[in-house]
Amino acid sequence: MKKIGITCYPTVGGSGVIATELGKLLAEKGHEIHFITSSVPFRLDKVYPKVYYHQVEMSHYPVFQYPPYDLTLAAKMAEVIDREKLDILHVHYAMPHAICAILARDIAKHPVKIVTTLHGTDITVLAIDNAFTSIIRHGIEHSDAVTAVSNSLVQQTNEMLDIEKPIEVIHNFINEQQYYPKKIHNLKYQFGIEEDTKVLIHISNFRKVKRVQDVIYTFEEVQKDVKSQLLLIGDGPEYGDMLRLVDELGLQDKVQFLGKQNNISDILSMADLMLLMSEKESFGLVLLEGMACGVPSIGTNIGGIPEVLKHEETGYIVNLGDSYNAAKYAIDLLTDDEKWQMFSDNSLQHVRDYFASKTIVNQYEALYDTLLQENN
Ligand code: GMT
Repeated sequence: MKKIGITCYPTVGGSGVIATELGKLLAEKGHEIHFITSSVPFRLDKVYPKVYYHQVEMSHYPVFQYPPYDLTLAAKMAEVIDREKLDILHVHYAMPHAICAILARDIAKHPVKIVTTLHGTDITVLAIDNAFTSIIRHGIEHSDAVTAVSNSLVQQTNEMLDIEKPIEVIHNFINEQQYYPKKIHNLKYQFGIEEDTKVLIHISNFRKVKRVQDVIYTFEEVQKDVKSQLLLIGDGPEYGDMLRLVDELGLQDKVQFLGKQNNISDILSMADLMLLMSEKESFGLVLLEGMACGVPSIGTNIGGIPEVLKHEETGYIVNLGDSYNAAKYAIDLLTDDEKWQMFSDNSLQHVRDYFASKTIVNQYEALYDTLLQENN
């Protein structure tokens, strides 16, 4: 049994989901898990044995024009390392968590190993900002071990930061207890969707990198040939522009904006096809969630997407911005029941073969073991 601290962004987002699900599964295997975060991670939705939560409480001292969250987090990490005698502190998302963890390790008296997992924009957006490059490089080089969620992200990290540190790829996984093909009676009806209407779905934080407009342009073509609706799940900076685009294209009756949703796996049970047309995507956890529910997908040839989605097996890969081909593939799949079923079955199998939680959690455990053996 090990004592493992975990820090992540606790609000909605794939890195927080992975960190929390990992903590829950490690606790099920007998480890003691200590979340050190600014609020309770949203997937920590009930009491779990062997899972503890330590809140990072911000000080509002009037001298601080900018309350120092990073230092408060580092101090809290150091306190928890010493009090709980943590063996491992596993931080998700380099900025600022890796740097805070290193500072905490320096402050704490109890020896601890730092594992940093890179998730995507901590490298592909933040590390190319000159203000952050050297501090992110420092965080990576001084972690005891670094993992990334795809081969593509390792390659980008090496290219952008020119670092020597080996980075291990440990792919993301899904919680099989939550994501599986469900049959929910009357759900389509409740959303005003007729039974014979095909449902396309896109789930994201509506940031520019997600190119939600390409999803809408793809759907515009699809609905001309296939009786269909588009469900847009999530919220973010592009939301207003996307509402306007749907109005301009006259698609209001066929596109539903559902905003942020918690029960994604329920909504996925209505979906026939997922679209992810991003220009940056280190992994694309939503694709995996869709696949685990038997939903084929179309994604761009970007970042880690081709490591998750298998072209012509579980869906299709198109070039960035290629709504024309995305629509062609979508129409082809949605009008061929036999092919759709094959892609759906392939998706389920692909998740079981490569992204099973058991396999991935074992990989993290093996990494912790190696680090702790180095001590002896
Ligand atoms: O970087 C972000 O956009 C947020 C981040 C997150 O915290 O959810 O997403 C990244 O990490 C996910 C979990 O590993 C990946 O599935 C996403 O592909 C990745 N996002 C990007 O690379 C844009």
